[in-house]
Amino acid sequence: MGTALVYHEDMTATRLLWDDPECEIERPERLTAALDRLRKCGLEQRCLRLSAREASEEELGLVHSPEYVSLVRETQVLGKEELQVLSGQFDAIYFHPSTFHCARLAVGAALQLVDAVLTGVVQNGLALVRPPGHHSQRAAANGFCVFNNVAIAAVHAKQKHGLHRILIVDWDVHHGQGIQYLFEDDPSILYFSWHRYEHGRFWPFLRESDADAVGRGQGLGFTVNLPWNQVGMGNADYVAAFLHLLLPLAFEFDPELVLVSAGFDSAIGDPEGQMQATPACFAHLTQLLQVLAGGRVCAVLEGGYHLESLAESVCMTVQTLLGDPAPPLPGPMVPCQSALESIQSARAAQAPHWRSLQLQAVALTAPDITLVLPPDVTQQEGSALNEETQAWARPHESLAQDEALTALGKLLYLLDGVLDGQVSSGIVATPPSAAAATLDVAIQRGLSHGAQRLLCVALGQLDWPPDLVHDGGVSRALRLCMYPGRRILWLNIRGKEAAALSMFQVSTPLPVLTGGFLSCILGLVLPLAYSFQPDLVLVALGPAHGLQGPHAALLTSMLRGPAGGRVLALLEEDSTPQLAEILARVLHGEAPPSLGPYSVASPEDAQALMYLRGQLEPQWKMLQCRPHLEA
Ligand code: Q9C
Ligand code: ZN
Repeated sequence: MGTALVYHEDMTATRLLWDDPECEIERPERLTAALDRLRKCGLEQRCLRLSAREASEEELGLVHSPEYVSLVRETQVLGKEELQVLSGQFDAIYFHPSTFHCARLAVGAALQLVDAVLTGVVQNGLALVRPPGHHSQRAAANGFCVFNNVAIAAVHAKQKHGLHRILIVDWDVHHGQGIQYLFEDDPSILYFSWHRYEHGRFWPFLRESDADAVGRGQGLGFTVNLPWNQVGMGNADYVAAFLHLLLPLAFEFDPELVLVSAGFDSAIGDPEGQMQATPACFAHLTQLLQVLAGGRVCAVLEGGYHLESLAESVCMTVQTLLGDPAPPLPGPMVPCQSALESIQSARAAQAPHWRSLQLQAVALTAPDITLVLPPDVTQQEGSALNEETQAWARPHESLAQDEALTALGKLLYLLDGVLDGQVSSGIVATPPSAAAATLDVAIQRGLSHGAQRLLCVALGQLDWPPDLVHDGGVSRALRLCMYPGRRILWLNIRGKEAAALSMFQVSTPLPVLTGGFLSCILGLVLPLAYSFQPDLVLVALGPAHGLQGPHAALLTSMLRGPAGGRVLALLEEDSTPQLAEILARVLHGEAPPSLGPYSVASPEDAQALMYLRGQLEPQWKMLQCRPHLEA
C-alpha cells in the first residue's frame, strides 16, 4: 500500500540569527542531509512524495491557546533584536521571521501524513519537518519546538477520523514533556517516551520525566516514561525496552494508529544524546511498531543533530516503512545494568495499570515442570561434526514419496536462495508425514551451506530431530547443538510441557489466550532470537500446530527482525490457502492482522513462561528485564 514522505523545502528557512551555543545545532542542514541521503539510497523515489501544506490556525488551536498562536504569528514582522529578546523568554528557543510559516508547515505535514494513512492512500509514512514539536506546550515554545506537531496530529486523528486509541512512541532522546502535559489525563492517547535523564541532571531537568509519572485521573497508566540514567545506551537496551515494556502495553492498548515522535538524537554520534544505538536499530524499532495498528505508522521528525547519523537513521526508518527487512544488529545483544534498572522501575510503576505486566503476580506456586539437564557434552571432540552431518544425510523413509521429495527440492532451492542472498525469505508446503524429516534436512543443509547460527521455531508435533534423540546416551542432535559452535537454537512451541533440555533446546506449551501468546513471543521467542542473532530462521508449523492465522502471522512477521529478514516458513500442504497467503504477505513486509481484544495469559501459561525465562536468562541476556542483584 505504500509509504508517504511529506516534506516542503520552505522548512529549511528558519535558522538561528545570533550566537547561541545551545540552539545552533538545530539548523537547516538537518533536513537537507536527510533528504539527500534518501535520494542517494533510492528511497525517496520509492515513496509517495507529498508536499506539506500549512496547518490552519484552527488546527493549531487543537492544542495551543489563541494567545500563544498570536504571539508566534506576530514574530513574522519582528526584527532580529526583538526576536532575540522574545526567544529569551523561553527555554532553548530561537525565533526567525520564517518561524511561523515553517512551524505551520511542520504541523501541516504531520496532518497530511495522518490523513493519507487514515484514508488508505498509504500504509505508513514519514514527515520530515522543522521545527520539531514534542517539547512545545499549550502556551509555550520549548527546546527548539514551536507547535506540537505530533500532539496536534493525534487530536486531529481523533476529531476528524473518529479514532479512539492512539499510541505515541517518542524515541527522541529528550523527554517530550509537551506531549505528556497535553495528554496527561487522556486515556485515549498512550504516550511512551524514553529519554536521557541521569537522575534528573539532564535537560529539561524535570521530576515528571521519571518512571513514576504515569498520568493522572482517567489517564493513569497512559503516560509511560523510561528515563535512562546513564549515557551510552545501545541497540540491546533499546530493543529490550520495546520487548519488555512498550510492546506488552501497546498490544494490550490495541491502538488504531501509531504516531512516532521520531527524534534521532538517540542515535550514536549525537552530541545531545551521547547514546550508542546504531542507525540500524531504528529499522528494528520501526519493524517492531509495524505489527501494531494494522501497520498504520506515522513517523514525524523531532531531534537529531549529528547529520551523518541522522541521515542514516532516517534512511533505515523509511526503508523499513517500505517493507524491507531490517539489517542485522552488530555486536553482542546484552542490555546494560543501568538500562535494566530503568526498565524494571518503569515496569513496576506501570504494573498496577496493565494486566500484561501483572503476569508474575499470578504464578506464585512452584511449577509442576521438570528441567531435563543435558549431559555435559561441551568437552567433546569437535571433529564429530562432519560425521554427524553425514549421518543426518541418511535417506529419511518419510521422504521417499514423490510429493515429499518435490517439497524437499523446493525447500533446498529456497534455502540456498536465502543463504546466497538472492531472495530474503520463502514458504514451503510439505506433506504432513514428511514435516519432521524435511525440517531435519533443512537444518542440516542450512548449516552446511553457510548459516552460522540457525534458529528453528517449531510449532506442533515436531520433535527435535526425532530419530536422533535416542542414540546411545548422548544424542547426536544435542551434541551438534551444544558443540562445536553452538549453531542451532531449537524452540518447540507445541502444547505439552515447559522444558529447557539445554540452553539450545527449549520447549514451551502453546498458549491459547492472546495474552499468553503475546507474552510468549515478546518475553521468550524474540529475546531468545535477538540474543542468539541467527542468520537464518526456520518457522515450522508442524502437525497439530493449533495456531490461528493472525497468531502465526505475528510470530513469523516478528521473527524477520533478528535474522535480517531471512526466514523460511514450512507449513503443511493441507493448511488453508489463507494461512499460506497471510504468511507470504508478512514475509513480504506487510503488517500482520490485528489479534483483536487483549485477553490475559492463563496462570499456567504465565508460570511456564516464568519458569523458562528463569532457566534461560543466564545465557540469553535479552530475556532479562531486571538487573542482577549484586551482593
Ligand atoms: N546539553 C529536541 O531534540 N538543550 N530538542 C539541551 C543540554 C535543549 C532538544 C542542553 C535541547 C532541545 C527536539
Ligand atoms: Zn531531542
